[in-house]
Amino acid sequence: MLELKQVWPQEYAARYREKGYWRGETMFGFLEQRAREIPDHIAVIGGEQQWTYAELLRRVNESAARFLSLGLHPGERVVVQLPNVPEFLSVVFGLFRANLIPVFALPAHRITEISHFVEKAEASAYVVVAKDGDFDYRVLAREVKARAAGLRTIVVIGEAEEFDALDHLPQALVQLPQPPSPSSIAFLQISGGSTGLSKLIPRTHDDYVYSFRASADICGLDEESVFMAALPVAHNFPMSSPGVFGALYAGSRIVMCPSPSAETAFALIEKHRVTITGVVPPLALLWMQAASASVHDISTLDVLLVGGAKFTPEAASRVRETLGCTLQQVFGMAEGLVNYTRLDDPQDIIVNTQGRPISPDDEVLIVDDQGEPVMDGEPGLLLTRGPYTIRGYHNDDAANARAFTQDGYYRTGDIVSRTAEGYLVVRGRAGDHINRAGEKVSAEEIEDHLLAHPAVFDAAVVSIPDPYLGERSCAFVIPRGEKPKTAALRSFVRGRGLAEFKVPDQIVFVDAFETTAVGKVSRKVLRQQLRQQFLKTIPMEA
Ligand code: AMP
Ligand code: DBH
Repeated sequence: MLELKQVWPQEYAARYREKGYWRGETMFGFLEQRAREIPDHIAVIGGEQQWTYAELLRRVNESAARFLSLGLHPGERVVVQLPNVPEFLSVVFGLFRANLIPVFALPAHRITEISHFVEKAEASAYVVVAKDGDFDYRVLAREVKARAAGLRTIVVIGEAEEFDALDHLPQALVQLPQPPSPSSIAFLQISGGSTGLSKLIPRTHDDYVYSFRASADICGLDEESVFMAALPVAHNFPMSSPGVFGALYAGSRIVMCPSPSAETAFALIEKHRVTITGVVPPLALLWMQAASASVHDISTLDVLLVGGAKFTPEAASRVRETLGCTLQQVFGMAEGLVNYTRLDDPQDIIVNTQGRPISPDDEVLIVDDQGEPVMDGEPGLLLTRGPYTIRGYHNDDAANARAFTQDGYYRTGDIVSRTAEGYLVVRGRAGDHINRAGEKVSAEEIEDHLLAHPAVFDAAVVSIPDPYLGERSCAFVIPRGEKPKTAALRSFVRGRGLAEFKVPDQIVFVDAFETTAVGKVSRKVLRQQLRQQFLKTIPMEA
């Protein structure tokens, strides 16, 4: 097994400790402490279940013992694919307690993504829920098992069929391991995959605890707060900005929301007196639209975090009047850097910027194509390093060479400008991914799937502005021989076993790609050209 590591140069690590960012807390350690301090507080509510902090801790210890009873050893990797259920917490903290390393897959991921995670992480186990809505994860688990030789165990929450049911595993007689080093890797988070398949992001206890501890503070969480996880909780935003982890750190109550539709979310806000939650911009638009006609009382909501994709100032300016709460914009990434507008910022900043970094030691560089810093107000490429921004991906030398500078800055790929007050405004991005309602889709990855179709000669995938999704994906396809049907091509891509959000929203057949006089153009230029042509000829609502 490849070693997991995340190393900051000595002098940086020393500074981050000295300044109190890294306090030697661990993922399990903080939860145990909270359970000791406020055992009878409610920690999490989901469906019919409601667990206090003491109950959560008991279940965490139980699942740790159960995972170890399977013969898993500390340091082994476990792909976790669970929806928004309380068991997400007992499983994930159970893995932390057992010094096993969760790899966070999203519920939407399918065979292609899961096999990739299993392979890249060299995972020995895979944890799923039996069913979520209509989807049967045991069917997916069978496919994954058939494809991934190294995978030894599949653990199911609920009816396990031929797999191991977590609840039925023995938990006696297992010696739980000593606490891990706070500078060791706690888990692997997933990048949105701007080029090709998602990369694995190793995060340490020290750095991640800092990011959500500070986030909880910036978002005003305390023991009175009720945080609702509306987005899939495995994603970095609802996990840590401030997310369920920040909520537990602050001793707040968590409500697991099974679906972010306004109907479901508003009912839960009313029922559990939710005070804070987070959504992506398209959901914020839907919620604003639904609010006036809703029968539910959502007046307990104090703060709505919006992030994952750009929230337009026009929409941002309507949050307070429509939903009756404070907007907090958040611009973050699973690789690290997270920016927030502050709750007491003037309305102008809340509406028009994506916030400023969490930490005084977040270093932000905004540079032109030559790497020279640009002036405040001018757009440039955002580079960053700091106490919770990674210095490298796991098991991916090529990506590391591209994504990090010699002196350790992460190239975010985002184009931003900085205001005089130090707030960032997202202006666009350099990379070729589609930010589809906050889900990142790599153009390259989808092109590769299209090219596997016998009737596709060539394909280029681009992002097109979309009034609902923010951006949608459009595939330009040169057919080979007879033109395939759009629906058939989309179902071909789906049939390759991909998350549904990656299936092209639109397919346009063309005879050829217009190449410039120089001959062969780069994919990047080609995608740009196609996008421009498309926007010129077809109205945005097409
Ligand atoms: P990932 O690396 O997959 O975690 O995705 C992070 C990316 O999402 C960032 O680099 C941005 O491109 C995008 N993003 C996140 N939040 C915002 C926001 N508030 N406004 C615009 N883009 C955002
Ligand atoms: O989009 C993201 O990845 C994101 C958005 C907001 C994120 O990782 C975060 C906050 O932590």
